[in-house]
Amino acid sequence: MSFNTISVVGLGYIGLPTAAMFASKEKKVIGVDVNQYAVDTINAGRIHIVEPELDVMLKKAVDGGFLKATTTPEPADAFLIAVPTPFLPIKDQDSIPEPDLSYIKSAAKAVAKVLKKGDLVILESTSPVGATEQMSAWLAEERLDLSFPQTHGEDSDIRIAYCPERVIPGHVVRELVENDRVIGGMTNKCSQASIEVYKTFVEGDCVVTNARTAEMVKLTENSSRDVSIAFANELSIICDKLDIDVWELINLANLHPRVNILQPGPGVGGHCIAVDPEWLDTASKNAGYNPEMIRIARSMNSSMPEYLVSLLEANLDEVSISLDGASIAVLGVAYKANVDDSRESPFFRVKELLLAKGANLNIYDSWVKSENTVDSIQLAIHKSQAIVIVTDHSDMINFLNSFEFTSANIKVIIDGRNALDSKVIKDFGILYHGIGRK
Ligand code: SAJ
Repeated sequence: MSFNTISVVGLGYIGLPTAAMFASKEKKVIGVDVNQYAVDTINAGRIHIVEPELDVMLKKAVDGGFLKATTTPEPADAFLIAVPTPFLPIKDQDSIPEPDLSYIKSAAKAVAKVLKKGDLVILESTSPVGATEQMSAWLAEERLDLSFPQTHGEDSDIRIAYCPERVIPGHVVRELVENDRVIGGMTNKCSQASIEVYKTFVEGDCVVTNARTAEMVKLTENSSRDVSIAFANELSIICDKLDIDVWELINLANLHPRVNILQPGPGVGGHCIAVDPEWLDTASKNAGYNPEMIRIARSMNSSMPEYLVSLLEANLDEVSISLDGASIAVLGVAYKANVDDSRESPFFRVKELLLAKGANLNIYDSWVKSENTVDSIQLAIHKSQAIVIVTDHSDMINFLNSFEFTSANIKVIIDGRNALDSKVIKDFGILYHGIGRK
């Protein structure tokens, strides 16, 4: 079976670069998204998300006639589904977060209408264990005339696989090609068909396993990072208490051949590391085991916004300023530096806590404008008595590191990202406190 026409369903941070990558290899690509604005923007050769190199790649693909976008699926040989898997609304605070598979379900039901014998359907969305089997069942419900792996094994008309994306925002185009791929076919033929499709552009290894294990691999990768970040965050609090510079400590410890401690910060955001451990936790609880370590790491990272605000309150106290009624510049809304994505960003908890304590906020982010209350970083500084850095976008940090603070009324800076040159800040007579560093 050759896969000449490939359809990517869901044209977000993963789907759009993946579609453009296939098109760059002169595959005929049909991108599908329910968002009409996204579809129109793409068909105009432009991008609706920010990702380095993607704009040029996409324009070339659309101008070359290799990629078109639409809101409804059209026939193709392979379908890659990269739609969101958010949380279901939390019923009450004791209920465990459940994954919302409705986007996968509606994508599957839409694709089912155009499926034909020999087609391949790959799920890429980060999903709880068992989601691929569930998707295949939804497809089979829609197409009683076709057979699927869960009933016909290797003889099925349709091939089904789970192949998790692993790319990091900011380096997606490079990592799509370089990263090894986990191929989780529901049967071996499903895996082989998936390898044929990914080998269109993947130069990394394509490693075969089954769908459930592949789903678990994805959750495991991101949960392991969440646990590692939690250790770094806890270290930063310990170092604060012991008056040790956590950054120097981590750099020294990481000289050990088998030690690789990550970076402490204001908390873990994004649609992945802050979410996937919940799927693992839920799956495990539903299977009768209560995973404590994953839980503790999640709550450690979720507690960092509180810690950041407590540092601000304590330092303001030292300069006889009460947080209640104080004007605070909150710099950074995005969940990390140099991306335009604020999903699950620690910013939202920081904002909530500061408002609850009666502070007046001057919010500025150079990449995500949706929460901004001022038009420039200068205004945020000039209207404030203290600064809290939540996101270390390069442009904002370069500005702060060369800013003449004598012209401002800033008394305290809380550096949630260890991004500023603390010595320079202190020379302006400003009280500086970073995560794990004074
Ligand atoms: N963070 C820290 N300290 C660190 C590293 C990250 O506090 O040392 C914070 C970041 O500021 C951010 C969050 O963690 O708020 C996550 O950022 P990230 O850069 O670690 O990861 P993501 O969410 O951008 O991308 C992750 C990646 N997963 C892994 O590295 C295991 C990426 O490869 C995945 O494809 C992506 O999740 C995904 O889509 O699942």
